[in-house]
Amino acid sequence: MKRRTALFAAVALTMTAAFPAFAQEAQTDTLEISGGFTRASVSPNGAGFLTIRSKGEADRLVAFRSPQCNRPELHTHINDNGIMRMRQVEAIDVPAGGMVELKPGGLHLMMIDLTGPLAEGDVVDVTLIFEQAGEVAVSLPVKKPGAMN
Ligand SMILES: [Cu+2]
Repeated sequence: MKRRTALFAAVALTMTAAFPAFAQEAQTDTLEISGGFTRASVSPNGAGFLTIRSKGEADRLVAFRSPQCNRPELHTHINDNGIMRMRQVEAIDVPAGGMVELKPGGLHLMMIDLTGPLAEGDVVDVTLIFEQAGEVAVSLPVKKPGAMN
């Protein structure tokens, strides 16, 4: 029993070392990612939200990937005669020294064909791919259905 506890402690320590900050927020030299989340979903699709700030130059989010999603796309919502529809976009601009918010009803990380349902309290690991900054890993906590932030 004692031995087992020690083993668990060792595993926990190793994991802490491998993932220094449970990276709900992420920083590069030029970008700051914060406020990431997604929502519990039993449907095969989900959406990810987060805020990207530029500390200097402009950048573009051109794609993302996640081991939990087979078909990641960048989406926005458009108002089509009063009906909100989602539309795929090629990239999401991060203005120089400014920020862009991916939020419900607007831009989002569209996760099509999830590998399994998302339950509140889970985490979705996402790698954002920027034109300038390259790849940035961030973890999206799964909040309750309909969560707005
Ligand atoms: Cu979408």
